[in-house]
Amino acid sequence: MIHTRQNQSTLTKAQKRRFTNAVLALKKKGQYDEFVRMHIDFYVGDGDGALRVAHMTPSFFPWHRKFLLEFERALQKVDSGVTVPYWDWTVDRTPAASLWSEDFLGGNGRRSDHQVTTGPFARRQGHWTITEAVTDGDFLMRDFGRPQAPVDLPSKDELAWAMKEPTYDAEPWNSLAPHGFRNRFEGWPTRRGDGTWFNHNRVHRWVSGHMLGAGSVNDPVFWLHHAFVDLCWSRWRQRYPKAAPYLPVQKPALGDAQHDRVLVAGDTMPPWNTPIRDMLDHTSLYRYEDRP
Ligand SMILES: [Cu+2]
Repeated sequence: MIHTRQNQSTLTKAQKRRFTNAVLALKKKGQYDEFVRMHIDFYVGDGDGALRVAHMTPSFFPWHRKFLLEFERALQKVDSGVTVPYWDWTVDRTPAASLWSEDFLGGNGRRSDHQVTTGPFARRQGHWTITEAVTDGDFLMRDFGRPQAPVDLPSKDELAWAMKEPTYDAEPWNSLAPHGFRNRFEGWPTRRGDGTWFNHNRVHRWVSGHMLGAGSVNDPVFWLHHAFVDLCWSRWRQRYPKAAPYLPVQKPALGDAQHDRVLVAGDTMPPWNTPIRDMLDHTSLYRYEDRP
């Protein structure tokens, strides 16, 4: 059945509770941490000299689409009425947003150790022990806006700057691609310094704490952030129906540094064996209630 993903700001109290309860149930079964592990295992960067399927690569969007879908299916086995909500960070952009309230994802980390102390994922509730990518402690950490090196959430203008790119991706198909929707949206820095992270990456930096690195899935807001990433990709495709939905069309030539390091549409994405082509259109799987 085709299910619908909603804007998190429109969820009822009961819907929020069902979502967080299903997330907690997966955590209890150990399944949640398998998703954390998977994201860590596929965190391959430009410098690693290996195939990149999830980040710094054209398949950033389809890989995360499949990843969210698998997670959503796991949630639905717990509660068939649950879907992954999306967080439009161009609208709900302060620590006071209802997203961060006690009855949903809980709020910012405390100053001393960035430990989240409110909501269902607070350590004192006893249901959310970090077991993968453990750094300072086994508790969830956030540090909104990183006061010591301040960063804002991406603005509407910044998102529009990525959305107006009519080409899906560009050579050299990594974090240095000078134009193309994928890299402008994924948002790698073009210079050193925090002011130069964009859109998707900038959100990870704003939430900070666990959201900063490969273990970002430890923070359940990861899913709401990436659902909006997925929605923006869907909007981009509607906006440019004549554009190639995925690039590169051909594998970079033998001798090209990117040969064997990026995937084309007919390739399958590990670990699922799902062809990228199958993830380019989500409308037979789920829809978005696309209102701000
Ligand atoms: Cu991300």
